[in-house]
Amino acid sequence: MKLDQATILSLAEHLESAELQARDVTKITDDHPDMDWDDAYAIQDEIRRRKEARGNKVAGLKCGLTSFAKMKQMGVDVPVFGFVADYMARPDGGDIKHSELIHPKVEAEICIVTKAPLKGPGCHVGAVMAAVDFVLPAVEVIDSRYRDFKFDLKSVIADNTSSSRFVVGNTMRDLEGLDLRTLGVVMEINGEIKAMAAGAAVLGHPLTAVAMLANHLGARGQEIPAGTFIMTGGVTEAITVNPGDHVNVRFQDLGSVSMRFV
Ligand code: 0L1
Ligand code: MG
Repeated sequence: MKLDQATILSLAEHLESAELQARDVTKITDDHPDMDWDDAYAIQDEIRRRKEARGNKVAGLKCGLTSFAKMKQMGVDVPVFGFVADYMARPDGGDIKHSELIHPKVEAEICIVTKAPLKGPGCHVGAVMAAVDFVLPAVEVIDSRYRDFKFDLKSVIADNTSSSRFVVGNTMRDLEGLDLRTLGVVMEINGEIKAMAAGAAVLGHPLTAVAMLANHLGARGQEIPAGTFIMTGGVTEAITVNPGDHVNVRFQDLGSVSMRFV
C-alpha cells in the first residue's frame, strides 16, 4: 500500500460525503497518483465501515465493468467489485429522486442469490453454478461521484464502483432450465429501445463475474457467504437518465423491471 491510514480515512470521508450530498469531485488519483489497488479497495472498505457504523446494512455485492460494451465505454479491460447498501434499494415500478443523485445512468443486470459459500482462489463457473440458489433481474443506477464520469479504475474502486441505487425485479427462477448466455435483455426508456444484449455480453457468461469476485475476495482472505445477493454487471452500456424518464427493462424468462426518475 502507498497511502497511510490517515489519508485512506480522509479520502473515504471525501468520497462518501460527495455521494450523500450528491456533489461531484475530481478523481482522487489527480492528488494521489501513486495510490495502488490495495489503497483503492481500502478506501472502499472504509466507506463500507462508515455506512455500517451508521446502521446501514450491506444488501449485496456487485461486479462492475464486466460487459464488453461497458469496458469499451470506459476504456478498460478488467472488472471492478463493490457493494450495494440497503438504503440504495428502490421498489420495482417505483420512483427514484433524480435530485438526490449527480448524473445517474441505468444498466440492466442479471443477478443471483447464493445458497452455499464461494471461496477463491480457483473458483470457476461450475462451482458458481452449484452455489446458485436462484436468479433474478435488476436495474442498477450508477452515479459516479467524479465530474463528468471522468475517472480511472483505482478512483472508481475507491468510490465503491459508482453504486447509488438498485431495483430488483419480482421474478425469481432456478438456474436449471435457464441459459444465462442466451438470456436476452431489452432496455426501453420512455418506450424507446435504447439498448439490447444477451447475458453472454458479461464476460461470456454472467457467472464468470461471480467466480472472479470469489477469486478477488479469496486473495484478500474473504469469501462470499451463502445467501449473498450478487449483481453480475450491466449487460449493456450504461444509459443516462433525466428527470421524468420512465425506464423499463425486459428480461427473457425473468420478467420486467421498471422505475421512473422524478
Ligand atoms: O456497475 C458498474 O459497472 C459501474 C462500474 C463503475 C464505472 C462506472 O461508473 O461506469
Ligand atoms: Mg453495474
